[in-house]
Amino acid sequence: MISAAERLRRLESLFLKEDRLLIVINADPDAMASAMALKRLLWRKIAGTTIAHVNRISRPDNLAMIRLLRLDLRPLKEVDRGAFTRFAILDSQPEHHEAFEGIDFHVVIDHHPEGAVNAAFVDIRPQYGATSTMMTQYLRAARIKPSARLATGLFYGIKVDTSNFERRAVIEDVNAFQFLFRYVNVYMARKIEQAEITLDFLKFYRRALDAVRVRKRRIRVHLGPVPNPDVCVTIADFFMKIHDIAWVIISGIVQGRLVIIVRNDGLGKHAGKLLARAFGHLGTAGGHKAMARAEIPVDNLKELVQVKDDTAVLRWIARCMRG
Ligand SMILES: [Mn+2]
Repeated sequence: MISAAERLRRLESLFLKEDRLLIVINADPDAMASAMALKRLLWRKIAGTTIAHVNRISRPDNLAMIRLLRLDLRPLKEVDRGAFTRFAILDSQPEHHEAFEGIDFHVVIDHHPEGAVNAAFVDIRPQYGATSTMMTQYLRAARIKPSARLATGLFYGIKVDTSNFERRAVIEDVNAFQFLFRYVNVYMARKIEQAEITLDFLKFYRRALDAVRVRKRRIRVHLGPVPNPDVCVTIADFFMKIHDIAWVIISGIVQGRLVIIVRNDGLGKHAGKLLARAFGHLGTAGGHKAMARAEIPVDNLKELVQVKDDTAVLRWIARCMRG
């Protein structure tokens, strides 16, 4: 097995003082924190590092992370690739996103299952819970004491990707987490973690609270037009906090699709199977036992329900789910 020090040596050997590095990510907490760490590792060793993202960033915790950790991210589309001599991809692999195509990556560091990767430096460890864990090991090998912001980012990256250690994690994740904890700003970490909604969500909460009816420990609300599916997701999660609610079904219309979000306590019927059976023939539908989603193009509903009539939609969904 190759040591952390040896990995670091091999990674550093790829860079010259005049190199300009472009780090490309599909931005989420783990990817953003990993990019911060690589930038820090190469700080003062190369001429400069820019971090570019390929996705639209809208999740409130991601936005809070960018603001509080003072991350400087650019959309990849707006970056002049000709200005860079080295390219790295973190927490992803070149085949994972079409926007990565056509870039000749020198560095690939990731924890997803290994695909066909061709680069001068490849470090893929699928058993790891987070790329942030791998990057923490690089920092430690380089004897870098992380700043509070960097430590907080990596700490949150590990928390998110392991679902607070409820999911796929190895002892290395636990060790990195424990190491980072010494340097974390707990107030910053808490604020990032708390950030679940944006201000414009509040009117949908009001709409949901006005419409809510509880029947047989179930809550069903159709929100009508909403800006994105996350609105339905956060409202569904919110109602699941009520101690004796067993099922929550929240739907909304998002850009020509009827989105149905289901949450339950995991003690009864399988939500994913139920949705697949009820709506699979009309669009995409499925998920896990306690969380599931269906998305149906409104065009497919023309003969079935009047989508502008919120009450009719609500009744139609309930009827389909009864089977
Ligand atoms: Mn990750």
